[in-house]
Amino acid sequence: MNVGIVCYPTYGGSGVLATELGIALSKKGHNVHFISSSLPARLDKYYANIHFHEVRNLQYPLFEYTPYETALASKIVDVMTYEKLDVLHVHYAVPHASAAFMTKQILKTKGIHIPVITTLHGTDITLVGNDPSYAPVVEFSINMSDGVTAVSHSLKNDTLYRFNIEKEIQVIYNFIDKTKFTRDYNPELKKLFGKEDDIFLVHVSNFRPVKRIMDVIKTWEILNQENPKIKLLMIGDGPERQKAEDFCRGGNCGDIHFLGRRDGIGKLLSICDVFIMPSEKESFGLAALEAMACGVPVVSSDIGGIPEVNIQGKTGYVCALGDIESMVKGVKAITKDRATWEQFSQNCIEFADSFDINEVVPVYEQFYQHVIKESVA
Ligand code: GMT
Repeated sequence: MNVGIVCYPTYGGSGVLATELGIALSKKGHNVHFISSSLPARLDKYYANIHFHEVRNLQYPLFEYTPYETALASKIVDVMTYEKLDVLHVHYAVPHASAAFMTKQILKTKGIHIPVITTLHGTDITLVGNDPSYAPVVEFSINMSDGVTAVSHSLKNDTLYRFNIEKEIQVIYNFIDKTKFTRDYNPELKKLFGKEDDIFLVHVSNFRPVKRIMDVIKTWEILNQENPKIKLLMIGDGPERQKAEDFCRGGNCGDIHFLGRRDGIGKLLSICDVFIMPSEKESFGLAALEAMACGVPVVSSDIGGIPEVNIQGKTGYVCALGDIESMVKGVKAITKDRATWEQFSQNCIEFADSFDINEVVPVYEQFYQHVIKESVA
């Protein structure tokens, strides 16, 4: 198949998932055309049948805001016309689904039909997409897609609750590439941040307000006061980092390492003992799944799709939003002795196996085939 993939190029989960999907499809012999505002962050190697088309967003003094959606639709028309895509798969509804609809209409006038699939990722429904400034367009463009997927049952239900959706939504979970995320414990790496017998908590995100990174720090603070062997690695960057660092600079945060944005974090995750995800919105929690695949149990909030990934008492603990005390208890319960931690860790590795890329990518391929067959010109 000739597949067009539209995504954000940044470190957000939707861009990561879209890029990994494109790479996996190319390895199976499909031609993949990424269309994005810059090279997707995880597209860090050359692949014979992956092509990248950059959306050029023309600046003009009249524009207070440059019309990205128009530039994107024009680029898709160009790629579609010359590369003859079989299907266009857009990740994150805003504004990709409406740009895809516009593209479809333009191509129709040229006698070209393109089936469009929209994958809903999370904040495109739960935060940004349902803001009145976008909601009518988001609802319309979801309904105009030929196929719609959501990354969890929770997100599907949220979408049906918040919008008037006529289209069937298929749930296709996020997936994990075990060649990138697998337990690979390196004591020498651990020594860079602490001692062999220290307990490492870890958080990975884009440090946006929805990630509630101060809850991570408060949880660590309580635990560290009782047991100074408990350290914290903060991986990622974003708008809340300054606040968190300022808080730490005012007190005793010597045992927190802010590592910034990192690639290839499987090895870093593998030296950690508990992953903390206190998000107030999370449609799936890909970062938690990546940690689990590296054998790291998770203490998380019970929001959105997280309980579909983090299984209470098995792979970790899910706590009410903002319930720091429960998160502290969860970390203590997981790390109370070596045997308990090992059981949780093993459960994580086994459960993460059910989200293996090799199982999930064929589901997307079948969905493409189905939509191509069913969509009407
Ligand atoms: O929250 C992020 O890290 C970015 C965001 C996005 O849409 O780019 O991620 C969402 O998509 C991921 C991949 O499907 C999900 O695993 C995340 O749970 C989801 N984030 C939220 O819902 C907040």
